[in-house]
Amino acid sequence: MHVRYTVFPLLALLLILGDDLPAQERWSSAGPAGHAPIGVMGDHTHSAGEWMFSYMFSRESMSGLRDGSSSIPIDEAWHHYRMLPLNMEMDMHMPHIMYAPTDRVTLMAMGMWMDHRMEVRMEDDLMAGHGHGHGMVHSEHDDGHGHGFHNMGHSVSGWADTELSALVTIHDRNRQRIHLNLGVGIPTGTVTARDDRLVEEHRRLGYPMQLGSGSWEARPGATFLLQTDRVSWGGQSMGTFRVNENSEGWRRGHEGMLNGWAMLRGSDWVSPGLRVQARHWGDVSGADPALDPAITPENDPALQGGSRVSGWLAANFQVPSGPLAGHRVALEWGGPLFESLNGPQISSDWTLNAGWEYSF
Ligand SMILES: [Cu+2]
Repeated sequence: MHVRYTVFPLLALLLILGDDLPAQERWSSAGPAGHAPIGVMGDHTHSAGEWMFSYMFSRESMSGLRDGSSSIPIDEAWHHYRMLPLNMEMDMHMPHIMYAPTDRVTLMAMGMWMDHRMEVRMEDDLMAGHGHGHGMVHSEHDDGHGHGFHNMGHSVSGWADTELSALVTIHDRNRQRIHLNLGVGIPTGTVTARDDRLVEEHRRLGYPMQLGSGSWEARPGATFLLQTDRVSWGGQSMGTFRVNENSEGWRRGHEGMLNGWAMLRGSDWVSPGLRVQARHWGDVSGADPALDPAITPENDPALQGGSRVSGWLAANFQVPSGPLAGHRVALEWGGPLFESLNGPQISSDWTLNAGWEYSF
């Protein structure tokens, strides 16, 4: 864990030192440093007539509970709840298409297929068929109040929300470029996922397990790019605003995200880089009447928001020539440097992003 705190500043210092800035050229997306680390969306534009197809796999691993910036032991939180998350894995498969009708405008469509897996500690009484002699539940423990509990896994998979966006370049000179990210989120993901093994009145799964927001979303943003001989720098701010309350009577909180990155130039096949991301997301407003907040913090609209600053190590690869020219492969790994959650809420450990891109 502590390796992060020394590696990131050292690499950042290295990038800053060997740098100078000759002007009078245009910013270029060519080469492996021409794209941001793979986890940044809408970082680059294309020239007129160009297409790009890409696929990204992402896995986020989470465990432990946090309230504010401090972690809380599960046995302490267990005094207040009947079900608590122990760990969670979120996998995402994201196909993504870009097309530029003109040099100024690039259009983008992204789909997301997600798989959420969560392990919870749960009171035996929440299990359907409990007490009817079905033998489904074998208590491993007793919480001291006469309630047995055990561990159980939930999983939900399917398409999450879809994004359509337009990237519009508004400034492009002296190797600096600014484009606007004008995106719309389409509510294609479910907000009614459930687990039928639970007792009937508690089958609906909590807010973090639902794949979608159920709301139309405005996703405005702006991206700033700057290139020197040694480094491609980038910064992006992005918001997600949920426009309407969804069919179940709630709305995810608004989100703001800032990204800053640096990719080392100089090689025509590989570029190592760094990224820092800050993200803040609000609580749920309204509430799903099928979710009882007394059972688990996952069901509580007021315990969904938080802030996180994460650091990332990235590497972009490109095939410069030959029959595979135009193919890129990229990897990125990161985790929280700082995290504050409206908790008890499950805490993030690390995220791995891996992707393939092909443009022609
Ligand atoms: Cu692209």
